[in-house]
Amino acid sequence: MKKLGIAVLIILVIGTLGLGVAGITGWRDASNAPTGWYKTRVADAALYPENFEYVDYATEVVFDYEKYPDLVDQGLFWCYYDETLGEVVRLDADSDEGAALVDPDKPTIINVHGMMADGHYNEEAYYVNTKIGTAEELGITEDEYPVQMTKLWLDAGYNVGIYNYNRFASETIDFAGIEEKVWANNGKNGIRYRSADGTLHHDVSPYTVAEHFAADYIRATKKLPDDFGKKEIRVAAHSMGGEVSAAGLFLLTELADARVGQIDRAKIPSRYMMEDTFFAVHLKVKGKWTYGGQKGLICRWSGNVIPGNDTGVTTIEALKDLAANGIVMDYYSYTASFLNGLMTDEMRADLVSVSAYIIIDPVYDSYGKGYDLVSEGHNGVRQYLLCSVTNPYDAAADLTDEEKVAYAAALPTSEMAALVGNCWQQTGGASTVTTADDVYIMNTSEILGND
Ligand SMILES: [Ca+2]
Repeated sequence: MKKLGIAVLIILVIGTLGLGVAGITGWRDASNAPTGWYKTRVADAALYPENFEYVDYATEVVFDYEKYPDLVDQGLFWCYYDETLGEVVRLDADSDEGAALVDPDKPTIINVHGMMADGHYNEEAYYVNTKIGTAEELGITEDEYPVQMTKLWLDAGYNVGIYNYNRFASETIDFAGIEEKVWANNGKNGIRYRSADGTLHHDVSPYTVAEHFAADYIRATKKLPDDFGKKEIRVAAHSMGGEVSAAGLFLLTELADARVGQIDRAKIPSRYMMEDTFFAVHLKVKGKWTYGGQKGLICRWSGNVIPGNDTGVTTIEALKDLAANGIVMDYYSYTASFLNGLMTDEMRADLVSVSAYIIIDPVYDSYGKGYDLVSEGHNGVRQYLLCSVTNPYDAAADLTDEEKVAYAAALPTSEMAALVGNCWQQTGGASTVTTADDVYIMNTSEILGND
């Protein structure tokens, strides 16, 4: 990788991120009271506003739908499976019909998509790639195939949400032009989005994509019964969605603090699952790591230059904050991942310290349907994680940590929490999507010892 020029490298990253387009293919506080929880601030001070001074997200951080009507398809949606249509349908989390889909007696997962060059006219549909897996593996019938991963989670007894920011993620191949919108409104593109016909709309909000995530989330919970949050809430993010989610979840912990009181601690997610997520571009040249993103971004809510003047470092800082405040994180990538290779050694060590760091081996070409690891592995990580819910964990089984980690998303959060701080490498069962045949070894020292 050292031999590659930065331009070549960036093209590779873009190609990898762009695959998201082509591939359709209790840690609860004892008290539920809004004044009951005080968070721990351990991240770089630049992320935090003084005196916990925040705008009221639910009322202030809104889009002007009269001026920008196509933004109605952005934000948080709740899902159900329409048997007649044979597909997952999404309803606005702000609507009564959408809110009615959420059962507080069920756990909840919210999916966040990645970079989407065609995001101005396409939404991520979360299909299981038809080149991989079998109906039998996924516990469905042949006529249910292809299947949306959302349905697998609905079938497993979850409320399922989808967070869309695809119109903002449509910046052709310019990843840095998307990540700026997560943290700042002073980047080269500003907070702009693209309509289906390609028209760009500039400065559509003074607030960032992550702030809209937090605002949408809070508004959604206000529509739900008071006991929403008694069951676990998770966020799962792919690729660029990792920056959006890290920042969005960071904001939710801030806004749940008693000194802010905009949401109850019990109603914010307690598990964050990362699917080959993006930590900006860093290239090691002559022994020195160089950052390939934008500089000078001002964190919108704190007013400070982002930590390290580096979006990847800032993302890691946000994750440190989440870990310190009881959010359990599991990270999934694969050996040849370009995105993983673009983290500095220090960032990787920090990521390991706050997550269960799991390197899978998504070699699904054995199905003989034309799957290609190089071009599809980045999406393969998402398939692996979201499909893992179909192999239920037996809490009564007396398993080793290596056996537990193979359950991935099906591993209860209390169990995953015990695995944080270590690395695992898949060594068996790699050719099948099902996790039922997977074998792992712990290899923390090897991962952290690597250059
Ligand atoms: Ca397998």
